[in-house]
Amino acid sequence: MPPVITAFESSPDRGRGLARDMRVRWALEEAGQPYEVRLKSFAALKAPDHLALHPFGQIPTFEDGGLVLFESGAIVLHIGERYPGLLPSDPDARARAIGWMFAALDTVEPPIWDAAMAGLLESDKPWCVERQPILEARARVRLDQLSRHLGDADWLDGAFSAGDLMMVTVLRRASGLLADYPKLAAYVARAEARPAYQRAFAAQLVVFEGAARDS
Ligand code: GTB
Repeated sequence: MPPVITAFESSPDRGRGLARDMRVRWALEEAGQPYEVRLKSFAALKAPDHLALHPFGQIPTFEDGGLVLFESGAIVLHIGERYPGLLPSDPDARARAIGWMFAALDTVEPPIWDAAMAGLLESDKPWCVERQPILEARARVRLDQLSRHLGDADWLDGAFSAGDLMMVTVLRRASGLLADYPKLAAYVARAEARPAYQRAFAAQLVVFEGAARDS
């Protein structure tokens, strides 16, 4: 039985591959592993059968035999540890790649996420005019630093790794800012050109298009 992951049956990102199942799909594609997808409505995420897999009632989850995982970072790390293709075999390089996964999730994603969510959910609020530039400036601090670190390299630390996979999925949410960071824009484009990324993106797009047709 291939692993089963969960994803939105109709993603609010309208097929742009911004929901966090995209990371898991991409990691499985990089690892050359087949997988199945169980699609969930927002309401179904809060039903007991899903809460038994994910205490916070979210996607993605990952089930493989008796193993159940939630949190996209933990799932991608598990895939990277179980199959070749995402984490270097040299122990020091592997530790650094895992470090970049944490940097993506814990240092770069929060300000990008906060700025994006404020734009989406708070744009009609009176405080938004003052708050949005503050949030955007915080995101730009990280983008500046990351761009300087990347420089002219293709990937964050030698060969492509799960650290790049995670970072690129985070940066895709900041696409409105990336025009000011050509090195980061090129980094994202390089990652998006990978065949594994393309397969993962196409798979999630088919789901959204099917849902749009049925609605
Ligand atoms: N830290 C967790 C992880 O990395 O796995 C976060 C998981 C998470 O946020 N899941 C979201 C979810 O299930 C979907 S990805 N939300 C439903 C709920 O909480 O009830 C977040 C997301 C949502 C929408 C868009 N979008 O429209 O662009 C992008 C990303």
